This record gives sequence, C-alpha cells and structure tokens, in this order.
Amino acid sequence: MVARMTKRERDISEVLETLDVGDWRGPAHTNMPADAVTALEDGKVLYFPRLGFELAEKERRFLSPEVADAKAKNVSFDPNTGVLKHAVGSPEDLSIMKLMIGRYYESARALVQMLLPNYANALETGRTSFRPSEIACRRLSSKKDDTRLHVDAFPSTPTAGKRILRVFTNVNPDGQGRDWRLGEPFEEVVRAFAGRVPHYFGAGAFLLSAIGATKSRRTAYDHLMLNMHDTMKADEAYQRNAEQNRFSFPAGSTWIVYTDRVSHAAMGGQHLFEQTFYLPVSAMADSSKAPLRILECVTSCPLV
Ligand SMILES: O=C(O)CCC(=O)C(=O)O
Ligand SMILES: [Fe+2]
Repeated sequence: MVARMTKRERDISEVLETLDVGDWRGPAHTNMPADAVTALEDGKVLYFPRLGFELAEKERRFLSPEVADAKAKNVSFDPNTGVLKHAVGSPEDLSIMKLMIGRYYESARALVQMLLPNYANALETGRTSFRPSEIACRRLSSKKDDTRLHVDAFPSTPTAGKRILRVFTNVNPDGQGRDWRLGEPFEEVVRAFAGRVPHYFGAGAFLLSAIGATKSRRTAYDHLMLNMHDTMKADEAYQRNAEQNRFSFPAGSTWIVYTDRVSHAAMGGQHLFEQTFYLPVSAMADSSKAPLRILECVTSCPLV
C-alpha cells in the first residue's frame, strides 16, 4: 500500500473556540468573557454555530451579486459617517440596504461588547461589508486574492499596530457554508516570512501619506505586516504545504477573529456580512500577544 502524505493540521479545537451563544445581545454565561478574550488573543477563532443574522422579507432580495457594483463585488458601509459605497439600486433600495447593513453593525458591536466587555471603551469602528458574490468565481491578482493564506494588512489603511478584530456571519439562504483555510500559528508565519521583508524606508512612507495613497503614515510595523501579507500570498509552495485546517462555517453561523494574527483564506461561499473593529494594543488583556509586540520581540526594535 502507498502511504499518502497528509498535510499537517492541528486538532480543530486548537484553532476554533466554540461558544454557545444564540443571541447577539446576550447575556453571556459567567465564564464566557474570560474564556473568550484568552482564546481570541491566543489566536483562536471564536465560533458561534447557532448565531445567525435574520433578514426581513424585504431584505432577502439583496442576496444577489447584482446589488454590488461589478468591480467592487462587496457593498461597504461606514457606520461612522453613514456612507454606503458600491451598492447598486434605486434610492429606496439603497436606503433599505443601508438600514440592513447598519443593523448588522449594531448586532456585531453588541456581541463584542457583551463578550469582550473590557474592550468596549477602546474599540474603534471600521467598515461593515456585505458580500453577496461567490468567492470561488473570482479572478484576482495574488495580493488581492483572499483564497490564499494571509494575515490581514491593508495597503491604504495603516494601523500602526492596532489590532484588526472582525466579526463574520454567513447568511447564505441555501445552506452553503463559507469555506475557509486556517493556517499555522502567527509565530510560525513570522519565522517563515519576517526575514524576507525589505528594509523599511521612512521617507517613502512619508511620501505615500503626503500624496494620499495611505490614510496615515505607514509605520515600520505596517511595512512588515503588508510585506508578509503579500509574500505569503505569492508563495505557491507555502500555500500548498503550510500547516492548515479546512473549516466550513455553516449558513446561520458567526465567528470573530483577529485577522491580523490568524492566517486565513476564504475558498468558497456566498452571502456574508463582516464588521471590522480596531483595538489599541494597550486595551488587550495581554498585549504581549499582539503582532506588534511579537514582531518587536523578534526584530529587537520598536516598530513605530
Ligand atoms: O470573505 C471572507 O470569507 C474572508 C475574506 C478575508 O480574507 C477577509 O475578509 O479578511
Ligand atoms: Fe483576510
């Protein structure tokens, strides 16, 4: 008999922390917040198998790729300004869509506040996105291709070390899962890629910000993270051979993850909501678990 090479994977319980929450507004069981924050900061995905997001009858028609403009694929909403982008429809459609996406933001925020009360005062609100297109059909350049394992780093939105905390909900009406790969621990990603990043060039970062290509100055940390993001996505052998677990998040489920630390790739699925939050490192229960601190430890210099 021929022994087949099996790809390295972890026990799924090391990757996912499953929590039995059925309501966005709680209440949380006694030990839940302490367990949740530890698991999340350790680089696990918090997974809520029975937490779905209900759509009203008049909102179900938005479960179609046609509601997002063909180039963008995702509808984006900024809860800070109320601005909806890349949505296609009549003025009435757009106002109903805005209310729907705004309701997702309120739900995601309530969940995070209930489960992670110590973050509540420091949490900053980023964009909400509604993703009605099938992932598997997309053709994108390697840097933009989220079917490749990566840690999140946004080219035009530097975080200077702030954590990227995201809430995802699969709202597929036909029971189709959101198929993800979850990669190796962050320390391993750093071991594989941090040494391949070219030197940070402060004047270049200043220039990018001065011409408006980035929303703020790209710090040495942002430079490292963005280069690791691009290099790991471009490395075909790594994509194939790195330790990874496949997991399909079922329709009607929700998950929360620090996508700047957890290596992930979205392989298939359609109809998703996503809310981004940013958290200063100082608001973490244990800031030594932040990518900023881990990278500072490895490079032995402050990455500001
Ligand atoms: O659309 C998805 O399922 C996730 C894509 C991704 O990599 C992300 O949003 O960070
Ligand atoms: Fe991502």
